[in-house]
Order: sequence, then structure tokens, then C-alpha cells
Amino acid sequence: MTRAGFAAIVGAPNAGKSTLTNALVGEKVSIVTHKVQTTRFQIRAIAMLETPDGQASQVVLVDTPGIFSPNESDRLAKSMVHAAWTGVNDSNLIVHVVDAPAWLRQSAGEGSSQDRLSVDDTKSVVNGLKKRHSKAMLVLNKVDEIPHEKVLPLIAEFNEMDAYSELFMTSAKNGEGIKALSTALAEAMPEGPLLYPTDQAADIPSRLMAAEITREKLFLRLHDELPYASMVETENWKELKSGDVRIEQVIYVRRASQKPIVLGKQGRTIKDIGASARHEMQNWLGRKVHLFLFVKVREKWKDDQARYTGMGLEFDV
Ligand SMILES: Nc1nc2c(ncn2[C@@H]2O[C@H](COP(=O)(O)OP(=O)(O)OP(=O)(O)O)[C@@H](O)[C@H]2O)c(=O)[nH]1
Ligand SMILES: [Mg+2]
Repeated sequence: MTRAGFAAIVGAPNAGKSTLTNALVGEKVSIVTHKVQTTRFQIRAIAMLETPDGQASQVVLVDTPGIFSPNESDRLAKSMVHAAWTGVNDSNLIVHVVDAPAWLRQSAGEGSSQDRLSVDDTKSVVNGLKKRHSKAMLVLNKVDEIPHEKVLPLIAEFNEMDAYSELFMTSAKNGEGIKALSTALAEAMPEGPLLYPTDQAADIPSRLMAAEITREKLFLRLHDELPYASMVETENWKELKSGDVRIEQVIYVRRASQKPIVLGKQGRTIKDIGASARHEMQNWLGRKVHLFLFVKVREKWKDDQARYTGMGLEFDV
């Protein structure tokens, strides 16, 4: 008898949800950057885990966009937060990931403006969770960045919130605490047949996965120069006779002035982005990729319904 079910990974932006998802799966499925609001839609990642008595348990981790208070006028942000809460409603279990060092810095009065937002958003997630009947699992993440003596008081503080069934401390980055969390997740799933083949790590269309890989490289390469409001779409995916694949993608920016930033001097920036995206795509697909990137200005892509449907986001929320 096996176990299988869904666990939604939720929390404030930048808490480490995607890093944790990848650590649990043991493979990179969801993109990670140091920027807030990296994940834009639900990513289903599949972890084959084991209970303490050796029972196989398939946990479909639903990595979600960070939960924050979006501006009324920001359609994309509203759709993202909506997608995050939808992930919660559709799952057997909720895992709330918290940026523990940000919380501690803010408590000590040393928080940056981003720490303050992180704490506010975490509190609103706690409130949202408390309105539900079942309790969530709490993951205090980034413990590699906090001194040991701060751990117990932090645990006590979160325990008092009365929103959680269990509490874990992890470093999604270096693997600390991941084993204990895996076992608990495995046990929390209901008994039943597996939902996916055991070797499948993600349930996301290949075109979308390829677009995410390029978006990650774009954000990593141009973190501060490029406003967050850019997107990548796979326009063409062609299987070649040789067994290689040809992928054409468009990077949408919102202003003409952003185009030269993405291209770089003599096209060097986009070449670098393309090279690292191609490299990762080849690892993922296990074959040669011919990647072609184009940059287009589309001022209003955030108000274009087709762009949302492509990402599996709801347009009107
Ligand atoms: N030191 C440390 N950094 C971490 C840890 N987990 C994640 N990070 C870093 O935190 C940043 C955000 O990680 P993500 O996994 O993208 O966070 P997220 O919660 O998915 O963020 P959004 O998708 O934007 O909501 C990245 O720079 C990660 O490398 C951790 O355990 N320790
Ligand atoms: Mg993420």
C-alpha cells in the first residue's frame, strides 16, 4: 500500500518556498532568485518520499507564488496571490514556509524594508491559515543564518499562534532538516495509489518549464537593472530529425528603454542569458537544445489575457 497526496507550499515572497520544493524533490523544478515574487504560478513538483516504516509516499508539492498585499491596480500581482490561495484550497496539507532570519531581524528592530514586508506578509498568511479548519505544518527556513540561541524563543513565539500542527527548522539551501520534514510529509499523505509515474519530477508543460528557465537567467543576470515586470514565452518548440530540439522564445519587456538593457552591448547580455538557459535546458532534457531568444516591447502585457492563460493564471480575480 502506498500513500499519495498534495501539499501546498505557501508563505511570504522570498521565504525559500521554491528552494525547499527543489530540495524535497531532489531536483530543480521551480526557479529560484534572490528577488521577491519570483514564482508567478503554481508549480507542481513531485517528491517520492518514504515513511519511517518504509512505505512509499508520493507527495505532490504545489509551489505557489508568495502571498503579499497586492496593489488594487496590479493585475498580475492579484492573480499570483489568488493562485497561491487556490493552491491551499486544493491540497491535503499546507506547509507554511517562513524566512526566520527576516523575522528575527525585524523583531530585534534591525529589519530592512524587505524584512518588514516579509513579517507583515507572514502575519497575514498566519491569519489566513487560522481561518481554516485544519492546521498547517510550519517550516522556519534559512536556519543557517540564525544563531542557535535564537531558535527556542522563535519556536515558542510561533507555537503560541496556534495555527500549526507541527514545526520544522530547515535550511533549504544546505539541506539541514530536510530529512525530518520529508518523513513527516510522507506520513501526512493519505493511503492510496500513486498519482504520477515514480520517475516524474514535475507536472508542468515543457514549453512553460523552458520559459521559466530563461526567466530565471534573465532575473539573475539583470537583477537590479531590469524591472521585475518582464516575462518569457516559448513561441516555438520543434523536435528536429537529429533528436535535438529547437526552442524559440520571446522576452517581453514593458518599455522600449528596457530592450537595450536586455540585449546588452553588442548583444552580449542576451547571449549570456541564452547560453546559461540553454545549458540548463540541455541538462533537463538530456539532449542538445538550439535556443533562439527575441526581445519584444509590449507595454501592456500585464493586461493581456492571453499572457495569463499561457501561465495557467486566472485573469480576472
Ligand atoms: N541562507 C539561506 N538562503 C535561502 C534558503 N532558502 C532559500 N534561500 C534564498 O532565498 C532566496 C529566495 O528563495 P526562493 O526559493 O526563490 O524563495 P520563494 O519563497 O520561492 O520566493 P517567491 O517565489 O519570490 O515567493 C534565494 O536567494 C535563495 O537562495 C536557506 O535555507 N538559507
Ligand atoms: Mg518561489
